[in-house]
Amino acid sequence: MNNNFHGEEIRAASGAAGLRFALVVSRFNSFITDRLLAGAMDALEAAGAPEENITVVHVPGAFEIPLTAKKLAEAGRTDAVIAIGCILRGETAHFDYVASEVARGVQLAQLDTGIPVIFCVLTCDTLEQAIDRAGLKSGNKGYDAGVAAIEMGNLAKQLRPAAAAASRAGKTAPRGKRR
Ligand code: INI
Repeated sequence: MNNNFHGEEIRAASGAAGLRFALVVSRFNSFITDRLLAGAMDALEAAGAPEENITVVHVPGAFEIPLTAKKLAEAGRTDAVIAIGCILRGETAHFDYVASEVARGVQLAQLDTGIPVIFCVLTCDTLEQAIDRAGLKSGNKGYDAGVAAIEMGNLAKQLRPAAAAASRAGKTAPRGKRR
């Protein structure tokens, strides 16, 4: 940021101790999604999220993720949702339909509810590509999703109207007005 900037700059608070998370995990390609889930849990625990603040919900396939993510976000008991799935390209157009609808549905879930829904749905041409992203060559995308959930969960809290107004006035929001 340049030194002449005199406006307001907002960065997310760090740490996960005060945040609640919900993880939606698809069973389809569970060989991959189990590893992504483990990566996400590692990130949350490393940042201090207590286990009692974490809910894990299992769904059959990636197509079922958006509705479940939206219901969890709407329930008002979570600061960030992590959507975990793995869609592998087959011989038909099925991959394209499922992948685009899941991405669109996850985006809609966060826009409709105002709760961040982190997109950790791998869309790969081969199983090898998915394995690389679930803990091998390309790291663990589940861990990255956990880190993103912490940042967005904190940011969403800070940007809630009462919290943002209090921050501008140089004080913290009254407790009762925080969700
Ligand atoms: N679901 C996935 O999560 N990954 C896939 O690769 C996949 N393929 O290839 O078919 C898949 N299909 C199932 C789909 O998500 C739904 O569970 C099913 O259609 C029932 O609604």
